[in-house]
Amino acid sequence: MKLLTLLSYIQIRFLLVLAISLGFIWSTNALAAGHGKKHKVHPVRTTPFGPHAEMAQLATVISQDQQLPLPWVRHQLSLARRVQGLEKMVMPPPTSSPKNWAAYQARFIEPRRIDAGVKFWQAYKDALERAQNIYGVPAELVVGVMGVETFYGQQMGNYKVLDVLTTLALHFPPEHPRVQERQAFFKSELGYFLKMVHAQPKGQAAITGSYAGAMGWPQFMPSSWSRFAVDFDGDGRIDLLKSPIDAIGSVANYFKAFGWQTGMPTHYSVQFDEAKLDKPTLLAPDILPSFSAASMRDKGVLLEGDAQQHKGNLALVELFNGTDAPSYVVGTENFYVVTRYNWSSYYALAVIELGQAVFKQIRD
Ligand SMILES: [Ca+2]
Repeated sequence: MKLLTLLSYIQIRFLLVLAISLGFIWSTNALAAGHGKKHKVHPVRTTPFGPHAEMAQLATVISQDQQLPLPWVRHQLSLARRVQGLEKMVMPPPTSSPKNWAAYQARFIEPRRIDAGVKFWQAYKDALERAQNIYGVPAELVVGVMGVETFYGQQMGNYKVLDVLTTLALHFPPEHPRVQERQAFFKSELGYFLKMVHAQPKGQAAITGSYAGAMGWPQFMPSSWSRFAVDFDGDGRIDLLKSPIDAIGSVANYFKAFGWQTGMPTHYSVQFDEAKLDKPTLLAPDILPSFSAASMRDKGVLLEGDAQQHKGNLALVELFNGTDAPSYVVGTENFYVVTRYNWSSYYALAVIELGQAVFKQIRD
């Protein structure tokens, strides 16, 4: 199964998203993009790295791993500058902050973003349809991703990717609970990034992105770019920054690679039979679909209509609403696939609901 062969990649992606147990942080990009009206682009402050023993080591490792000429890698790293304030930004959120689906929903499924989504859909209708035909991934999902990630290309991040990846590779905050994994991840991403730069015409080292190095309309990390990005406008090169069409094909290809099943819904609404409800068992596997429809019913989950005949496993997804009662949906294997883009059920549902809201406008 593709999903299984991609497990190590999934873990890497998981590291990227960091922090979250389900959903507190969006992908880096969505976090930056998510503030709607309040979005402000802060000037990025950098300082020189100065003499740095570890940088020389890093250059050697990257040169070997990515098969790049060592003097060239050294030169690229010598151009990098240390980004101030990044250490704080990559720390996990305080556990005292309650997750709040209602707040995320209000932030992402709102009129301005929906309007921008409608314009995006109209502008790239052909590419969206072509992606749907080739990869089996519905246009509304691709449209949802692009809206949550970058507000349809409006907020792609203003950090130099070379600077942020080098900073996080060399100065990841030691107090982070998973500092070793995370630092290794950013070293690896820096390697992928330099590989990409090396293969591109000059000037690519100036690429900007999120504070964690995610790039372009779909906010792909360099390793995702390398593995899943496609040239979908047929100009012979992959450009996720300037070609929304390449971005559309790449997002659809990403979901297909992670096991998207054409025609399967992402989730169902749910009610409970309180007398039979076995929530601890249902919530134990988290968002990993682990129960058949019949097994769910036995544990007190009341599904409606088609959901009762759903083939394949399901997961009970719990979304906290701050101090209010949580929301619940039943996620399918396709819901799980959406969370491969960002390990968060909150993220997945926001993407899905934004896509649906845009689709509703297009249809009506
Ligand atoms: Ca292209």
